[in-house]
Amino acid sequence: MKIGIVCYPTFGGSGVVATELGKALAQNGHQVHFITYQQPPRLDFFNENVFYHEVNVPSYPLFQYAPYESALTSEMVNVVLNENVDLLHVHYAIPHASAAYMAKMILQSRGRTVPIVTTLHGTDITLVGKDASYEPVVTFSINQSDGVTAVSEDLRRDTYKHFDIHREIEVIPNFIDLSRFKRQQKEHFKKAICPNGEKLIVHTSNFRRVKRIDDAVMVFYEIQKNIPAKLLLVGDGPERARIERLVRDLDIYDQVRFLGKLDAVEEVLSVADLFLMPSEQESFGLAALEAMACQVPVISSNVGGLPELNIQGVTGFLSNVGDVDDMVKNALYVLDDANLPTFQANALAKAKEFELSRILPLYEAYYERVLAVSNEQLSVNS
Ligand code: GMT
Repeated sequence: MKIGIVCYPTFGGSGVVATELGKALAQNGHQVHFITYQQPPRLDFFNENVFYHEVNVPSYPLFQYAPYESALTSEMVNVVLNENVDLLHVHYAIPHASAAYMAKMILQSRGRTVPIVTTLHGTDITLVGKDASYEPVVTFSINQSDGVTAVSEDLRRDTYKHFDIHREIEVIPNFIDLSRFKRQQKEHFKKAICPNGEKLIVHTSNFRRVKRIDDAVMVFYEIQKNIPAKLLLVGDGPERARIERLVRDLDIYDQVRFLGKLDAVEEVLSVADLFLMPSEQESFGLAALEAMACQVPVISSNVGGLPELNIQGVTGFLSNVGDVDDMVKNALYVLDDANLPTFQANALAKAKEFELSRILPLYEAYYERVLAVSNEQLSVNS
């Protein structure tokens, strides 16, 4: 099959899911055409089945906001026509699903049919999408997609709750490549960061408000009052400066390291003892799955799709959003040497349920179904 994948070229979240999915599809013999405004970070290799098409958005003095959606639409039309793409799979509804609908209409006017699959990732529904500025477009483009998937049961429920959707949404959870995300021997690294056997706590995110990184810092602040510990913060984003100030104000700067955007996050996770995800909202929590695959238990908030991944008292613990005290209590319990090995083993066992080899066939089967329905409609109409 020839598949066009549209996504954000980001370090985490939907961009990573889309890139890893495309890579796996290519390895399975499909031809994959990525359409993005920048080369995705994890697309830095050669594979004969992988193609990259950059969306070029020409500027003009009249444009206060460059019309990215129009440029993306045109690129989708061109790629489908030039590369003979069978199906377009867009990740994150805004503005990819509406651009895809427009591309489909343009292609139809030129006698070419291409079905669209939209994958909802989270904030496109729970945070940004339901805002009145976007809601009508998001509702319309979800209803008009030929296939719609959500990355968790909770996100599917939220989509029906917040939008007037009258179509099926398939849940296909995010996945993990266990050959890459596994606990590696990185003892020298651990020794360098924790020379006195401190426990190592890790948080990774895009440093947006929704991640509540202050809570992660406050949880760590309380942990280190009880046991020797260090905190690694991986990622970058708008909250970085504020969080750095908080760490200085708490006078724990020596115990906290900001590592920035890291590609080889599995190396850091390999030496971690605990992962913190105190988010306000999290439709799935891919970063937590990456940690679990590296045998790192998770202390998270009890929101969105997190209870589908982090199992209370098994792979870690979940607390109400902002309940730092409960998170600290649970963290200290997990970090106790008598408990840690069990949580580590459970985290890996749960992560295995999301192994790439289990989830990839779900996408392939879904594409087949969407294509079959599209072809059927075509033969009825002709
Ligand atoms: O919030 C982010 O981390 C970015 C965002 C994205 O789309 O890039 O993440 C969302 O999609 C991820 C991949 O499906 C999920 O693992 C995240 O839980 C989800 N983020 C939120 O719901 C806040």
